[in-house]
Amino acid sequence: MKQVNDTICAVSTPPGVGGIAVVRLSGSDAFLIADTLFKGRRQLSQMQPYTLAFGKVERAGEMLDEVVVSVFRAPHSYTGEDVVEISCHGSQYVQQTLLRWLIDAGARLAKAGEFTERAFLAGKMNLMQAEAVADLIAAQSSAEHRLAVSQMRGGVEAEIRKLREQLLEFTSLLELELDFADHEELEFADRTQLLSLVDKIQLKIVQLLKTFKHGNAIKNGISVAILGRTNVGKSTLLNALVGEERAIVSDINGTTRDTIEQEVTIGGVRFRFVDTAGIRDTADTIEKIGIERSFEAARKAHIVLLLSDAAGSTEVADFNPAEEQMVIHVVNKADLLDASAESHAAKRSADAVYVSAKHSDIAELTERLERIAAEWSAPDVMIANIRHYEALKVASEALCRVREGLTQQLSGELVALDLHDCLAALAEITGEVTSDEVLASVFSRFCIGK
Ligand SMILES: Nc1nc2c(ncn2[C@@H]2O[C@H](COP(=O)(O)OP(=O)(O)OP(=O)(O)O)[C@@H](O)[C@H]2O)c(=O)[nH]1
Ligand SMILES: [Mg+2]
Repeated sequence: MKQVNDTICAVSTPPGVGGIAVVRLSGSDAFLIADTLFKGRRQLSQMQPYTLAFGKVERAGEMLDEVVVSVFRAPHSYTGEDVVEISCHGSQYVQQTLLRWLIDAGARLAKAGEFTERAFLAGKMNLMQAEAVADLIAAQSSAEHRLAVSQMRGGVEAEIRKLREQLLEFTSLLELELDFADHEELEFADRTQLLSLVDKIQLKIVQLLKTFKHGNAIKNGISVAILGRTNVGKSTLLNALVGEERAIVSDINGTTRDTIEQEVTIGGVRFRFVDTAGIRDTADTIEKIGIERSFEAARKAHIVLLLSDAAGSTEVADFNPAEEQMVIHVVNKADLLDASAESHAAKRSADAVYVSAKHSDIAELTERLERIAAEWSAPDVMIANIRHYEALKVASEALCRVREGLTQQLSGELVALDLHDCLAALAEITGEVTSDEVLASVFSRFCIGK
């Protein structure tokens, strides 16, 4: 494990001008360093923890700002170290100068996520909880927020820890047998029981793996490509969905040349809609490139809205969805359908959604998307992070080998090896066992100052 002892500092509020900015300092010299600049009624090192002090930041007679400082004493702080948070006025100049003065006084500029990394190393939180902090900061919708909060509370972590503990017990029994290798007849670990435990755990892991598709879509936003022939009203639909004139609309075929992306929150879930160039045969080189991009956007999307025009041809663009993709047939320009209820009903295709984008009459579609949002974000325990997913896959593969070994009555030694692979993969998720590379990749995703 890494040794941490220097004192780090960073601006924790977003870059730019604001009413107030917070500069944070953490480490064994946090009070000492801050005291060289802070002039208040008493020294920060003399203050009671969890109290505030008002004072000035001064250096060599130069007054920089009036500030409020909060003091947290180790180990009862976010990082587990002595922490000082200086709330100054949100001028870029003040923030940068304060930071420079702190560095001159012996602090070091923090790396991205370094405060949280220290919290993890001090045992304040496990790795999944640390990742949840980054997810919470990035959350843009209520579903993303709920996912982050649930991970912060340790929902998935508890599941994984439970699986790991059960396996650990068996592994130690197997290893005990190895200590008595001279007595081949000795079997502490009941093979039938182990087999049924392996199956039980595998089932649980497979269930968790299955939640990843939707969990990850919720975390990053559900991508929805709007695909169809030219002039069916794709750009009009995008505009209706986002509630503003985002894309150019015209009655000229081939108006949209490039993909246009816009995010909208529906049913508490972030959707990323992509308007695309209409599909048609064309000799125009630029338009051809645009159409290729349309298909690419559709291939990458979780959901494809295949748009057709109620008034014109019902022909939809020629697109073969991947197995895991959801395709919704949307018929636009429903306002042009014959108004008489009878023929309307006759013309309606059962599985299609009818909208009139031009008149913002898209309730059928938004209701369908709301249902998807509710369904995809429903499970209490979901895997949303690719790192967790990859590690769970490794655990699952190792368990397959354990199962094979048991059914082929391989020696306890070989089975124990695969069990260890599985245990290591599970421990990597929660961060019980971890490498510097894993930590670096987890914390580099954070912003500086957290
Ligand atoms: N009557 C009616 N017209 C519509 C509706 N939606 C779009 N239109 C019209 O259809 C024409 C084409 O609309 P666009 O949104 O530009 O169509 P598009 O599919 O983006 O076309 P390309 O970008 O060329 O592929 C415009 O004249 C729109 O006003 C609708 O619901 N009802
Ligand atoms: Mg268009």
